[in-house]
Amino acid sequence: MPGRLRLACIGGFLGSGKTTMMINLGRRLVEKHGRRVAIITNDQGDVLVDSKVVRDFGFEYAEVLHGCFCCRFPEFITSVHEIMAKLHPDVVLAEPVGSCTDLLATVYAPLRRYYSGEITLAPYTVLVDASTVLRYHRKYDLLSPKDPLGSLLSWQIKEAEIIAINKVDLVSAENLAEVENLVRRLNSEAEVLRTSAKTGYNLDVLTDMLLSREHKPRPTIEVDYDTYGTAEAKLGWFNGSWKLSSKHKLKLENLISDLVLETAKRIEDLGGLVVHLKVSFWTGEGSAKASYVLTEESVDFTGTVPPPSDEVEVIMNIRALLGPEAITDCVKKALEAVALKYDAEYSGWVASSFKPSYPKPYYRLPQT
Ligand SMILES: Nc1nc2c(ncn2[C@@H]2O[C@H](COP(=O)(O)OP(=O)(O)O)[C@@H](O)[C@H]2O)c(=O)[nH]1
Ligand SMILES: [Mg+2]
Repeated sequence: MPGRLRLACIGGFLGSGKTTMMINLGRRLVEKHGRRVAIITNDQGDVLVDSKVVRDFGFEYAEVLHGCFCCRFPEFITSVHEIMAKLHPDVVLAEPVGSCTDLLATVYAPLRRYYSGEITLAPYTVLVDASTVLRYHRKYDLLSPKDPLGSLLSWQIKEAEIIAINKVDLVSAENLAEVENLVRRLNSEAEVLRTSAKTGYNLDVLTDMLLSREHKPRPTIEVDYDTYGTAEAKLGWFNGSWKLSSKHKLKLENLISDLVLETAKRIEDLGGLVVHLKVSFWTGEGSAKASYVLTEESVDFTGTVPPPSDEVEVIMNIRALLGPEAITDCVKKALEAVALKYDAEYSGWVASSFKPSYPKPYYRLPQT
C-alpha cells in the first residue's frame, strides 16, 4: 500500500522567498532523500511567474488560480488529488498566496479533519524576509499594529510553527539579531531558523524538519476578517504577458532590468509601493526570472539569462500598494518607453489587474 502523502505549506509575505525556497527544498528532497516531489502554486489571478519558474526548474506542479487555498479549498484538494494520481509524489510543497493568513484554521484544520487518511502534515512554515521586515515594522509597528497591513504581517508570523528568517545573506548580524528578537516576541512557540533560500544556508536542516516533524494543532490566532480584507484590498495585483521583438538582438538582462525599474519608478512616482514585482522571460534558447522587492535599487536575476535575441516572451506579476488600474497604466507606459529605447515592438498584450476580493474561507475550523 502506498504511504501517505506529506504536505508542507510554505507561507510568508509577498516576496519573502517562498518559490525560491520550495525549489531549493524540492531539490534536496529529490537529490538527498530520494523523494518524489510536486509543487502547488497559488494566486488570486492567472498567468503566473511562479508556475513558469517551478516548471523551468523541472518540477511537476499544479496551480490553484483565482483565489487562495483557503477560499478555494475544494480546488486545492482537487489539485492535490490530481497530482497524486499523476505523479504519486511522496512530498507536495504548496505556496499559499503571500497576502494570506489564518491558514491553520482554513487549510490545516480541514486537512486534518477530512483527509488525515491520505495526507500527513509537516509543521506550517512561514518565511520572514530579513531584508524587509524591519522596514515594515518601522512603518506599521508589528507588535501593536494599527494599520491592517501591519496586522496581516503580524498574524502571518504568529501562526507559524516554523519561522524561517530568510535572506540572511543580505543583512548584517546586528539587523538579524533585531529581526530574530522581533519574531520571537511575536511568536514564542515557533521554532526559529535562519535561512537563505538563495545560498542554501540551513536548508538541509529545514528539509529534515519538514520530513521528520508533525504539524501540531494549537489555538487559532484571532484573525479579524474585516481587518484582513482591508489589508488585502490595499494591494493592487497585476498579471500580464506579452512578446517583445526587434530587428536587432536585444540584450535581455539590460532590457528586463530597465523594464522592471521603469515600472517600479512609475509606481513609486504615483505614491505607490512595489511589494513584489517579478518577471519570467524566455526565448528559444532558455529562460530566467527577474525580481524586485520593496524599493530595492537593483533587479535580482535567477537562472541563466538567455543570450541576446530578437524576440523575448515576458510574464510580469506585480503586487503593489496602488490601485490596479494605475499599476496597469504604469506597466503600459514603462513598456512603451523601454520598447522605444531598445527599438523594439511589443505584441500579444494580455493583462488583468484587480484587488483581491474579501477573504471568505471555505472552511474555518477550530485548532483543537
Ligand atoms: N539574497 C537572497 N534573495 C532571496 C532569497 N530568497 C529569495 N530571494 C529573492 O527574493 C525574491 C523573491 O523571491 P520569491 O521566491 O519569488 O518570493 P515569493 O514571492 O515569496 O515566492 C527573488 O528575487 C529571489 O531570488 C535569499 O535567501 N537571499
Ligand atoms: Mg512565489
